[in-house]
Amino acid sequence: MEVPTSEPVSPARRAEEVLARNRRGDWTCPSSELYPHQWLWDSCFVAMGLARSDPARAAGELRSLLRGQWSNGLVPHMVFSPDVPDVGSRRIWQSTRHPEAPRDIHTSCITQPPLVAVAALRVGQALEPADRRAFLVEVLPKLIAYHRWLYRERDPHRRGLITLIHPWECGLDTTPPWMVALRRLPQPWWMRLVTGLRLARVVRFVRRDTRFVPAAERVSEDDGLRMLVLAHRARRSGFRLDRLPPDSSVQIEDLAFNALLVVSNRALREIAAELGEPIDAELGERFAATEQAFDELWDDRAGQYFSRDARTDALLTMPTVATFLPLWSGVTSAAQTERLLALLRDTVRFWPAYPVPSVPLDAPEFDPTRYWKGPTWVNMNWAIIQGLRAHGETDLAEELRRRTLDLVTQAGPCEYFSPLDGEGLGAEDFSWTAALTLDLLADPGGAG
Ligand code: 9WN
Repeated sequence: MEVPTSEPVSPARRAEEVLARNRRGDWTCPSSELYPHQWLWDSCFVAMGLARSDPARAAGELRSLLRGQWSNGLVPHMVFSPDVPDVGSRRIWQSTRHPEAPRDIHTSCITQPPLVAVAALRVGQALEPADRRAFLVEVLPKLIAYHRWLYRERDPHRRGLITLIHPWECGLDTTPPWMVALRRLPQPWWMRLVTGLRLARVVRFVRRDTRFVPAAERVSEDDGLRMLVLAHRARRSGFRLDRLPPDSSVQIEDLAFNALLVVSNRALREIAAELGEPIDAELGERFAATEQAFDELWDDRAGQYFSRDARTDALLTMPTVATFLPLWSGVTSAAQTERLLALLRDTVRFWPAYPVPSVPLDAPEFDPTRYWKGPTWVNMNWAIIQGLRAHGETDLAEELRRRTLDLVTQAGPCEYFSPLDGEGLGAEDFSWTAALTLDLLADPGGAG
């Protein structure tokens, strides 16, 4: 018989409950109300957290993500749940019109930070040897097909960097550089009318997210509408970079995406080497070119990395948390590393009471509660911790790990948090926060 207790629920227990509640058979949705489908990088974070306690479920999470893979290699950023009648979202994509898309399931037609190989490597390490080999043999060709798709379709001119065509692909959806690029696009007449007459607020009544979360914590109506307009325009071009009209599209060599791609390329090499099927020279050259291209994203005056406009070659010089991700990619020189570490420790910019804010405190766009405009996100902290450990910065990594866990212990496994007072924001029971909490709890020394 269970003895009633007044002990507060431990963060590990709470995290496990969230992952049980958000489970949908083989896969896990990010949040039952707000995000009822499967998302690419969410599932990768979930799998990495689950690998600590339930590697079989973690492997199932990645297998089910890959059931959405297209025959051309694309791993879509969303796989729609057949049980959720979310007609509005599916209409944007209409994936089944594409001959390469799966027939039996609806997906989006764009991708998201390509962490699948990183997650597959970690899940493989947690499985028993026989299961591990079977799992890796199954996923390796799919991962290679995905990375080939990225280079073939999104780096056609061999610049070394992958170009994204929609902010939903970068994962940090409303991050300032993307929103500024979006605002420069010519808008359809109705959008100009809506913005001019300040009618965008009306949209709030038909939005799904603000039914669950206060509007002040979400994307603004104007930015939200622009993102929808962009998705509809991209649909007209079949979501193909080579068919996008240059004047009414956004094409960005995104910093966070490419930094995580470098980590994933490395993981893919490791998996392939373990199975005795090394990556071929052609793909290997593409991997090397991405690492080399990072210097083109470095702004020495600012001492930071930025995303780049693929059409004009201009750096989008709005500072964000993404600047720290190349630390994990291992592409920074000693001098760049020093400058990034100093920036991270700077208390007026990136190190408030609850670091690391998604936009620095002194930036004009900083808003402590609004989605990707300032709040602290556990997945960003987790990635920065990996980078700090890779550079032997174990004290700073430990400090950030401790502060991140404090945040989750105090506010619960929320989607994001105020970097100023630690208030929990967005969805309350958010899967990647829960999963990465389990990973951080299980891994105090960075041995994993
Ligand atoms: C659009 C699911 C996803 C995350 C993204 C986050 C948010 C979706 C949305 O939620 O994006 O893809 O509806 O705003 O920005 O990183 O994967 O958690």
